[in-house]
Amino acid sequence: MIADLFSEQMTSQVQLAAGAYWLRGFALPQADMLCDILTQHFVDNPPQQMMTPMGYKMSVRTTSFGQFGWVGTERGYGYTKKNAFTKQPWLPIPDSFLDLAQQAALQGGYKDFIPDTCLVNVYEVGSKMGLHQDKDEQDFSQPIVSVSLGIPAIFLFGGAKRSDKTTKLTLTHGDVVVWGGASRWFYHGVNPIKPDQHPVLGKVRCNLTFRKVI
Ligand code: MD3
Ligand code: FE
Repeated sequence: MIADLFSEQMTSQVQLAAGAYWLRGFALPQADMLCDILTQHFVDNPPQQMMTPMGYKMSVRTTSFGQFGWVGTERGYGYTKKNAFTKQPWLPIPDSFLDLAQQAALQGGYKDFIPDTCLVNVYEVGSKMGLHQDKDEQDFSQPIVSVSLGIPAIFLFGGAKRSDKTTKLTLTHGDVVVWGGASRWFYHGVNPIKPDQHPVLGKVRCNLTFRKVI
């Protein structure tokens, strides 16, 4: 059966830091489905450029699924139950997304990960995310699962201090990273996205982050 040979996808697992695992290609079998659902979601919940507390518009566009959605305003960052732009509650995280997040978490040794939000970041060419920590969630014993789709990004991750040296990582379509344990506190960011083309998503990178807010 030649078809079976071609359906094999490249995957590997690399430990990046204490509690952090890079699962290359882990989401490839589900990638087309993920892109499909995302594209549908963007129709009614269009990704928005959130604000920083300093009053700047972020270059990344953001939308969410789940009981909570992440928002950035001049008054600070946090989670809300409704989409402030549509005044509607966020839609539930699709079961297929939850399954993927849970399987990835398990691969990193985190049992019973049940996220209550899926943040979707949409990067166009030039979009970036400065070095930051994720501190808007309550329980730091819960990991964060991130799924990359579309064109590649150079991802930076450092340590628990802003001044710690950073390591560069190229995240591509289908890559999953599980961030738990000590790495949950690590500073991280995304370099400006370089022009590229993906057969399904076009000139765009989408990143899903699954988290437990409460
Ligand atoms: C490392 N997003 O939305 S996901 C974010 O590619 C964010 O869109 C990036 O950082 C993106 O906050 C990176 C990978 C990630 C997420 C959370 C982390 C890495 C992390 C928390 C701790 C350490
Ligand atoms: Fe982050």
